[in-house]
Amino acid sequence: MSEIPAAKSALRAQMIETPSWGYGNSGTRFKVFAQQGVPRDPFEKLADAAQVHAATGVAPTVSLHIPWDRVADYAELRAHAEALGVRIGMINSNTFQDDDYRIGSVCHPDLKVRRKAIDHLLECVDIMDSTGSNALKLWFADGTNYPGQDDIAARQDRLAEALAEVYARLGDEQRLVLEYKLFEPAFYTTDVPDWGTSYAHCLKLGPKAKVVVDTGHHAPGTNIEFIVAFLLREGKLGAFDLNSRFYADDDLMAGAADPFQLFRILHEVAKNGGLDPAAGVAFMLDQCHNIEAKIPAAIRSVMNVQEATAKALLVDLSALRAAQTAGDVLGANAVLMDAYNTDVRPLLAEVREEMGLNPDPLAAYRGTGYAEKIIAERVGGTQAGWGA
Ligand code: LRH
Ligand code: MN
Repeated sequence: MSEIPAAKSALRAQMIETPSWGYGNSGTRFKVFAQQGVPRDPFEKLADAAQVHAATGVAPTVSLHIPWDRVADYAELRAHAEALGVRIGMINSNTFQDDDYRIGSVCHPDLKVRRKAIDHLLECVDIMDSTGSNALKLWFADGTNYPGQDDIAARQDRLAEALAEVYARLGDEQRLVLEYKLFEPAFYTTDVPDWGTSYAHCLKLGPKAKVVVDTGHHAPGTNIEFIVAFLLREGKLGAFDLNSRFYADDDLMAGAADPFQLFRILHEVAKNGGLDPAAGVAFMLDQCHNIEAKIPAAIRSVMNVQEATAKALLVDLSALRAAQTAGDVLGANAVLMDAYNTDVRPLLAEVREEMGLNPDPLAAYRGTGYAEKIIAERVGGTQAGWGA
């Protein structure tokens, strides 16, 4: 396969950001199950994330969530990350866990509440300055539960006003990415419910504003790879929150529930230049490891993304284009399925060996004894979680 050399170099250069909250306790409204050895603070979360990078070689950045990862000295946290061989990635705002935000944050009818929310977003930009992060990731739980509860268009005006103020605060090398979600926690309207709404606001804001595609945030049956191809064509795809689901926003491991969908998404990314660092697309895991061991789950998820990426990079694009141009429906589909049905695990093992890594990242992690170490050391204190 002539695609292999290029595929190998792209796989060596791949960067998959892991979420700090993926290392803490998480759950559902029914139960948050605590696990032994869970970090108690952002410093320990970074240490766990560094294990994922050490085992895979392709997870050099960690996304923070504020206030879950609030510390007194962000320069100290940054130095701690760099000493561990990782960097601080996107800064995630949180305007969904304060009683004042019951009926909205930046879309709230009361200007005082909107002011409070905007000030939080501006604080997140300050944290970007002190941690060296270049991206602010915005997700708003804002919405309504009943028809008539609030004015849909007026809420969009309030949202646009808040976004414009934050956009104006961004430095030259900084950007914001706006995430959409169909529903939950709001169950009638969500103020940023779909890619079109996020895209429209980002277009109005300017070049430093792009869209986040969270793979768990669509109505069942949505063709996510169409959205990806469209946004890449427009230069407005800013980031992915990768996870998987069987039903709603299940936040399961990326590639676990639907590896074929992840492949189709990565195929559109790869063929439209989205893997090129110049495209500025960030690939982040946004998952919750409610019942499974958290560091191995992050490692497995990174491997799932690598496997989907490798399969996408092995698509014979010239044969595909020839079949598509000829209107050869079955031929074109067969080209894609050949790549998808290729076992890329030996190729990835080779890439890891070429990177000086153990070809089996999970075995590498088990061999460190880190899991036993943190269970023995992390006794007492308050385990990190969503603090909800
Ligand atoms: C919302 C979301 C968002 C994060 C949160 C942890 O569902 O996907 O990206 O802020 O999960
Ligand atoms: Mn998300």
